[in-house]
Amino acid sequence: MNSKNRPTDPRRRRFLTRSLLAASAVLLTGCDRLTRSDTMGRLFDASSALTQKAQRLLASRESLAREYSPEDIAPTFRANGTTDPQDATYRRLAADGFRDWRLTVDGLVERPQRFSLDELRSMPSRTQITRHDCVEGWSCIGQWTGVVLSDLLAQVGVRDEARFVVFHCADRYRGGDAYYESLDMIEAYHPQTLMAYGLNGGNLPVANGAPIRLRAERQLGYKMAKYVMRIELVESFAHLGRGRGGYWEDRGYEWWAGI
Ligand SMILES: Nc1nc2c(c(=O)[nH]1)N[C@H]1C(S)=C(S)[C@@H](COP(=O)(O)O)O[C@H]1N2
Ligand SMILES: [Mo]
Repeated sequence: MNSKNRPTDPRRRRFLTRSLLAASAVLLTGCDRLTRSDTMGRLFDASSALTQKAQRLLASRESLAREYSPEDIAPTFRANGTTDPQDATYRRLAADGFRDWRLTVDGLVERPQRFSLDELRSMPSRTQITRHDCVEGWSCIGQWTGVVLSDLLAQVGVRDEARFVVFHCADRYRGGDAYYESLDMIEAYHPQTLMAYGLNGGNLPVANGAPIRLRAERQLGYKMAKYVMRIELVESFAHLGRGRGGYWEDRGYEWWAGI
């Protein structure tokens, strides 16, 4: 029997899961600075394929990121990275309230499609209050509303060869290369993974990624692509950017950013 199929004693698994969560949980509210031990510990922990395997063994595919209560929401959600894309196409779309904006979903799918914002808003939605952790040492709690990514993927029909979901963004970080990110299929199908169009009950502001941004709540902030224009299903991301699966990964960050 290989290790993937070996059953784990459920009591032991619960104990391990609880210890893992206790080790990584910092119960902060609103927007806070994380302490050095919170971020550094988790950053170094998060930096290996071994950690990915360990997290996957201990926490099930569907284990949920912690959800908070309305009182915990920060008065304003901090913005980071690109906060006002300068690209001409984006600016034209934003000037018109994103009326002509379309989300392309293509690559290894049965039925490539383009979705308007209204179409996304008319699909079943999920709202969740979660904490965003940035590697730069801050965290912030906000309420996100959006389409569950797995519902969107079901509409286009993912082909068997697909191994990653790539998010192509409208912005070029500091005017340089285009921002992009990727998730594997387990994170993509996770019930809290959203294409969010709402923040704290209103429309997603431009600073936070309008008209839609990814929320992948078990991952660090840099994974959560803002200004998403296109979702592409791929077998490999070797041909994109510098081949490491994301803008920051191409510059040395770890592809697996589980928290
Ligand atoms: N397109 C795009 N997505 C992005 C970034 C960016 O610069 N461009 N920055 C990332 C980083 S490092 C973080 S912490 C979060 C910040 O999200 P916020 O602006 O809503 O706080 O977005 C992530 N997604
Ligand atoms: Mo970040």
